Amino acid sequence: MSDPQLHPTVEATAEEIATMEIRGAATIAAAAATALRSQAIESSASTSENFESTLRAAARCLQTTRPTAVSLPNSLRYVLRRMDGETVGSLRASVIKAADEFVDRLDRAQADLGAIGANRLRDGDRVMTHCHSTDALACIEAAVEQGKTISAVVKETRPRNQGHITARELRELGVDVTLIVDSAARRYLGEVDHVLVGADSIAADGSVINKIGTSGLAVCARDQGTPIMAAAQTIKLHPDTLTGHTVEIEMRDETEVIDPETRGSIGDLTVENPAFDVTPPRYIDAIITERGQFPPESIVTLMRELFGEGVDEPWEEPDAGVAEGS
Ligand code: RI2
Repeated sequence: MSDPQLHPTVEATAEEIATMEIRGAATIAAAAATALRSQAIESSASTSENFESTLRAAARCLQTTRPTAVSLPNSLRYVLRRMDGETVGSLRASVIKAADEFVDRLDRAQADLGAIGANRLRDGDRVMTHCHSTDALACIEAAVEQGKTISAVVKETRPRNQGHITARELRELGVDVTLIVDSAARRYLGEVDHVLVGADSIAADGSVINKIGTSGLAVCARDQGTPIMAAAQTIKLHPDTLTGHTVEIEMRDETEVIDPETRGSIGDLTVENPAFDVTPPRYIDAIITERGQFPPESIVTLMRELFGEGVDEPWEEPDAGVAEGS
């Protein structure tokens, strides 16, 4: 049932993130900040307390949609932390300003990251991609803009086939594309100069949490001696992992893997559909951020600089967890 306090845009955005009509960690982050902006503009709250509480409720609605990409809570945190003012009008203005600023920073971060990633690509290089990552594509786009000729082997990336989006966008850049099924990756690894992937979250130990299949690809790439780079804006750094938390891996619906009719015809079986996996730092050569490229083991230094030792959850109500009457 819909929450009468929430603006329809918030609930629609949450639904689109959950169903992956809006997908990709950076795109999800931008959509969430924009939804908070809509909530702020349309809120009918008459008191500042009510306005703040409604914004927190909107953030909770968005935050619970997908658990793995930390860009989502990081985006909500960015906006809510800057919600400030004595009146509804000033609170509204602060949220609009923060959301606009956040989206603008995302765009600039991706462009800066792309320029850094492009430095690793030489004229004539062939790159293997997995899934669809706007951060990874920004590196190829910048290389192409520098006048380098880049070609790509694109994994289709079951079960959602985001590789098709990558193939289309690379073709639009004029990149020569060979599309392969996921299980053909090892056969082609000897022909490529880099494996280039994105990330949904980066842990403090330098592990890369990305689309399922990344870790197997990375192990094969290491075996083959093919360098693997992960393109990830700092919005992908997972602050909770600084204090020992692990990143939850999203399990998605089995119908993405097999249609109900085929499943029924096979008989009794279990179907599992993990959306992401964890690639340990020893299989990654470089993490490319807008702040420079890092060996994975040193990313923790950047995380401490950005987050200190941890972060709060500003979408929780201030008195949440306090028993009534206590
Ligand atoms: P950008 C995607 O997840 C992929 O795992 C991709 O590597 C990652 O988000 C980062 O994407 P999904 O939303 O932020 O398709 O680089 O499950 O666009």
